[in-house]
Amino acid sequence: MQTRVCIIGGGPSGLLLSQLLHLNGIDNVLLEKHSRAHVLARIRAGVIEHGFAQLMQEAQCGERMQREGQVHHGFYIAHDGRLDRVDLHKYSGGGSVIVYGQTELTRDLYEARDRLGGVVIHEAEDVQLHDLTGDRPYVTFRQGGQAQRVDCDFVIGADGFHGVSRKAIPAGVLREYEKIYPFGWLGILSRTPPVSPELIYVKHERGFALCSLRSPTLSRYYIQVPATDKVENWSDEAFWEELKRRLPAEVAARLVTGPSIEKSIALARSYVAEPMQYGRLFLAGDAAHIVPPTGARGLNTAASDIYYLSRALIAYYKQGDARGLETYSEKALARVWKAQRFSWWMTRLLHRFPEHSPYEEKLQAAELAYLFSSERALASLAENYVGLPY
Ligand code: RFL
Ligand code: PHB
Repeated sequence: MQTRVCIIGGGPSGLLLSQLLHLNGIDNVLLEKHSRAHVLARIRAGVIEHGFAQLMQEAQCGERMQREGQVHHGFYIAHDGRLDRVDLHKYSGGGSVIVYGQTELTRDLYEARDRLGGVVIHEAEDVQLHDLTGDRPYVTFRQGGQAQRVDCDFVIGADGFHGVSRKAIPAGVLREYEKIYPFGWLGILSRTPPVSPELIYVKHERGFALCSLRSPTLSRYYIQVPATDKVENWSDEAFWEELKRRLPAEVAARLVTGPSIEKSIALARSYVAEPMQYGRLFLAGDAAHIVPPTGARGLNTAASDIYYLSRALIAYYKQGDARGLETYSEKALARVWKAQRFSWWMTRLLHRFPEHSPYEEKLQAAELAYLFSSERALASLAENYVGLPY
């Protein structure tokens, strides 16, 4: 097979790039390890920045998000017996976020690829990258036992944190920065009315909790659990009991519980790989960096990578201008590190850290007290939460 751009990974990053390139007449092939049903069964992000929503419009797949996504102008933080609201609209100068599930967004992207007749190869096994520092890189894989090869100009590694692309960069070139937290988030999706029309982030002595939602009839809740915990240890009843103990009494009293549709644990980790380019390989999204979910930055940062990368590839093919590709890693990383800082800050603000001394617990309480006493501190939180400019 011959193409211009071979994209590895059919998550939001890979699909969005594939669609944007196709719309600009740039031939590409996308290789995904799993089936479409498997990819669409994953429940992940729920909070979308407007910059990302605009990119979805540009990619001709933002129509349903615009129709069904809910615009949120604020969220709550429960702490120390109080329920304080962060007014995103007021403190970010008119900003907001859109609550729309990653599952739905991925479905929209797949449907858009189908409409244009994009080449998306599912269940591509044993994907391997070759000759990345030469002029004609290629990718090999197996499909239904058959060996296949894609010759291309560029390879895009959009295959998530556990993918193969990043591992193709030699150890002497790749620099890795990492922080592993001693906890994860146990999440439940349930067909119940959300307890609050706006998200509630909860700091509690038993651990962090989050009340989120997907629609007026679909709720998403999380509780902090030790990194060593297993989802099998948690019945639905045990989850709801623990969630209620962490919520403010008036919120717990109106919580509607029900059977879980999905239940999983996501470990909290901060990670960045530098550089995001190696020869003709470009990394994007979770393949290059991940954050703990607290600040809702992961998917949004993947989208900003795709913004820079799509523009760079379009300028290269349309104007023969390679500058965007040459500066991609530097540009993307500048925004990536700001998202890292914000996610780390919000994670540290709201979770229980088993290793913390009473002194550090006091500092955490003081940080929250300061936040809600300072319009400037709230403005900094709001500006980051709605998304920094591209
Ligand atoms: P993905 O979504 O992991 O997709 C990568 C795809 O690559 C495939 N793949 C391979 N394909 C071919 N060959 C291989 N060898 C391959 N290895 C892997 C995989 O099957 C997969 O389909 O990465 P992408 O596209 O970069 O997207 C990143 C986002 O998924 C991620 O950042 C977010 O989900 C993070 N995240 C959140 N981000 C937000 O911006 N806002 C949120 O509210 C938010 N909430 C969350 C989150 C992540 C969570 N979990 C489970 C980690 C909440 C949770 C619980
Ligand atoms: C979600 O709804 O899944 C969600 C919302 C906000 C976050 C993380 C996850 O910070």
